[in-house]
Amino acid sequence: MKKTILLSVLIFTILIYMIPAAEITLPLRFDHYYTLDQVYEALKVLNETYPTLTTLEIAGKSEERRPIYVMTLNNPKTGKALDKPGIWVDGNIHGNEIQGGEICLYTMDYLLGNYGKNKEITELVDKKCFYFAPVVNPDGRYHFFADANDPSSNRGLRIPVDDDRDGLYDEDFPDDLDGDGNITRMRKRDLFGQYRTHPDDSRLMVRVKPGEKAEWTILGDEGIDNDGDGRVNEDSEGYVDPNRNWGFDWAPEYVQGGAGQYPFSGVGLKSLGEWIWKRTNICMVWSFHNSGGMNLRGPARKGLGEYPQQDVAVYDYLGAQSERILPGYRYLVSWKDLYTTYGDSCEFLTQMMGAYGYVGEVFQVQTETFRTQKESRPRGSGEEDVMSMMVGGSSDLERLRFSDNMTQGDLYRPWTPYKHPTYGDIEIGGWVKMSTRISASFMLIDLVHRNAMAVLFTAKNTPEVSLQVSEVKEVGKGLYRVRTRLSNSKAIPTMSYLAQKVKLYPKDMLKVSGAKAKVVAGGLLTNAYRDMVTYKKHRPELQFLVVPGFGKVEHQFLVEGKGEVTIQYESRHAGKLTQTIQLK
Ligand SMILES: [Ca+2]
Ligand SMILES: [Ca+2]
Ligand SMILES: [Ca+2]
Ligand SMILES: [Ca+2]
Ligand SMILES: [Zn+2]
Repeated sequence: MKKTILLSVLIFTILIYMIPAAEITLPLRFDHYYTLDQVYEALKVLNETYPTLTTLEIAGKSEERRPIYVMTLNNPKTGKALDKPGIWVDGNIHGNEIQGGEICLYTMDYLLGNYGKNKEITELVDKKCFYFAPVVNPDGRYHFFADANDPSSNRGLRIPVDDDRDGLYDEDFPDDLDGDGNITRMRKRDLFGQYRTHPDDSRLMVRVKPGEKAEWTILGDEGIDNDGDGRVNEDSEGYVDPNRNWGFDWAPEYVQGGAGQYPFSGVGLKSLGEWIWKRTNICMVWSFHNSGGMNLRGPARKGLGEYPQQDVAVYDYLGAQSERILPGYRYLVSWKDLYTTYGDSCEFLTQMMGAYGYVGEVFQVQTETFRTQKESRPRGSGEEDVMSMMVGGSSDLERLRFSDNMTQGDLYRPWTPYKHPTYGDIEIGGWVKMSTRISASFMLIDLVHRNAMAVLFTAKNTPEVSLQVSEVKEVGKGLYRVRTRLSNSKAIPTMSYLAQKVKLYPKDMLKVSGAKAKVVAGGLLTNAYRDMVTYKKHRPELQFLVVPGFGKVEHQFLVEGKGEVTIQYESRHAGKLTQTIQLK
């Protein structure tokens, strides 16, 4: 008997391996969402198809030992990755916020697929270096797809946390009682409840006003009391929030729920943080979340103080364009317009790496509209504030009609009777997992493309510096005046003003040297026409500087000697440049 079972298991296993895996081919498709395994597969296909331009690395492993992949996109023929401005793009740090994964995949596929075909993209790929981490929280993405969830559940790291402090860890998750793969809601007929049936659609409920007759009590997420403590769904996965556990401005659990025990207590996050730490060229950052339609810049907390005005000007310039690329999205300041956070990833990259960063809160539920031109309300008419741009900004009735007509009912689960061990006769129904914060799949291509274009606009605006020797003039016997000009044709300076203010790392360097030449004086040329120079006292051959966005820096050197003189420029964010001149 046992042998037969073993044999059938063996045959089954062989059969499984004979079935070809659903193949992922390029260009990638964006008419559906990718499971974690499909994201991994897509990364491998991109890497195998473009072996010269891409490097696929495992930056770390999650709590459940799933790899956190980072794909570097760099053309080695035009220079080393670290010698080019670096653009970091990540997604899906919150397990349920999956679209960032698709945005990363789309952007990679778009850059690689258009390389050598589209002039703008070819130039961009040749000049810059991109780092993509499509799924920062692989356990999160895995469980979001594999397990029953609601649109907002399964955000955290898989570090067990005893949320209700009963000595047991993660002992009472919500349960998929009707087995449809979603955690929806439970309701019970109750004349003393707080809800009545919506007059226009019996699937929805509205809150009763004083004096109105109630029909329903909402019992919360689908589930039972798994541990028999009298409470339902009180201790689910985690909860350590992966976007509150980074090593800058972290605050403990009593200040902010989800903080974790100490910064970088998430093992995958720690490895990823270390990986990032070595990519000193990162100057632009996008971290994708859902939802609301916002591009948020820091500071994440008021107490950190506003960024220097010159940085704000850069953010404003890029942010205004992102609003045009993403109609309906708003460029906002995270602590002021949304809420305060401690220890989030974007602030880490801004404050510890000196990058300019945006958090992209993608998808607006309001875009799931179902109305005629006449029924449309003008934008910004009253009720539309920032919090309503988050979940639930659109009327449920309209969304339900959108679901009925645009997805043939896929987004909403009709109420069905269920016998609950605690509550007795109840009904289960409501919005499914792949709704509310996640666009209907037919709208995904528009979302990923527009967000990718917002990334590319900022990528194009990372510093591009050119070095010119504007003058070599003999001013005395064997004494030469050498003037240099470093100019930046893009919006982002070679070092953020925040990084300068806190002296995060050394500024850019300009070095003049020659075997038979000596720099006797050198400094910042403040007015070329009036010959005004701020000379540097010691080691004049070495100048420290920052090239502003859309700006220039000029230097003047007095060089004694003859022969070849080399002028070298070196910047963390703008690469390396060299010019040679002859003194004669
Ligand atoms: Ca517990
Ligand atoms: Ca827990
Ligand atoms: Ca269910
Ligand atoms: Ca319980
Ligand atoms: Zn998020």
